[in-house]
Amino acid sequence: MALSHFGIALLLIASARPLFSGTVIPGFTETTIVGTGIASPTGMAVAPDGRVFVTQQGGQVRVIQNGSLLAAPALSLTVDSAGERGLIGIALDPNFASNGFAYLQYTVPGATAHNQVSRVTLSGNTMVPGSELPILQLDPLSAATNHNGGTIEFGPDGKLYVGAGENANPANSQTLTNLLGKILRINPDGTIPSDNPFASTLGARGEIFAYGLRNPFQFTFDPNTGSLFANDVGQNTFEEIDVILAGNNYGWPITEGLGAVPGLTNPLFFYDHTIGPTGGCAITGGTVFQGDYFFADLCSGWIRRLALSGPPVASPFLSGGSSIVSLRSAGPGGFYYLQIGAGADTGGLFLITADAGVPEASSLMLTGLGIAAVVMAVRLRRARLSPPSAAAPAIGGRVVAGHND
Ligand SMILES: [Ca+2]
Repeated sequence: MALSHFGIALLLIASARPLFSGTVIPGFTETTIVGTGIASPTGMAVAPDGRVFVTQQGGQVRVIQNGSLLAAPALSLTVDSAGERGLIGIALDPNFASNGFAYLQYTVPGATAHNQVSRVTLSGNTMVPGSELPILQLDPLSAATNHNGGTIEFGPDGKLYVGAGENANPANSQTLTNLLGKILRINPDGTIPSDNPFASTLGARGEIFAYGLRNPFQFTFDPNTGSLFANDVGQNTFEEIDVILAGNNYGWPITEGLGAVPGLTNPLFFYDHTIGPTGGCAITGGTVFQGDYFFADLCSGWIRRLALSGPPVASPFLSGGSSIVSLRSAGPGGFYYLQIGAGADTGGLFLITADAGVPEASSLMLTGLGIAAVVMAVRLRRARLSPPSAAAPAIGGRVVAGHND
């Protein structure tokens, strides 16, 4: 059964959408998977069986299974969640279905607070007690609690990539002696791959894959080409989408947006700080869908579509989101977006699908629970629910002072 056969059901549940879900352009459908109830989400990973694991800044991993947010978190870590610190990234092992390994990036509290990447083992929807294995310690953080990076993600090469912000110290981005302001590349056990660009450079940290980044909050790999796209949050002027190549210097703080400095790599695309349909305050999530790159801005509530073939032109895709923080592929049929919402515990998860040309459910389900099955599960659950309460949460804005984070 094609996904479009669910169209009527989706219209029926549209009235149950929370106030803050977005409006997508014609030809695509947005389905509310979890309307509210996620506290300060920071990132997510989609399992081969269709489960979505969401990190909460406060240290919990939440599980969305068959379209429902499970009450019990899979795990709860003790983290430093000041400012932009906390549990900030999750990746699932390429062999997750058989080994249950999940990788987490979070801020270890204490006098020498620092970010750490750990491996944990999940059994079903819970962490195996005592299974945490730290694999990477990043440099101690200063008193600054912003520009803290977040994403960790496996590349098609089986290596784990780690986004590290510059801790509000631009000099970190241009030195190879520490891990801040970089994208890192490690083996799943935390060791340094011998083919890393600075693995043999005297005085350089071998984990560094690319540098000159300010706050690569989210990045992703193109499943078709293997290209690595990183969203680098800007300072006062521009938000960047960078194509990350081994050993390249992406310019911060020498350049922001386009520059003409030899040796520095310009972004593929950038946008300015005019809050509105084309500008924003901080680039957050990104994912590849239908061969193009979709990216979100935290303050402007939109997702835009950047053409990856031909000139890199961006076009409108979704508006009206509330502090969208992460985009992740749901396979060839669509993608998820995660938003923080506008108050405590108002985070939600939404699924975007194309109305036409969506693969048959049978092909989507080759690796387990596919998109069509998730939509079906949501439809069945919604059909059992009474109409939503008229009491809606108050509209609130996210205050971003001074510069961006
Ligand atoms: Ca740059």
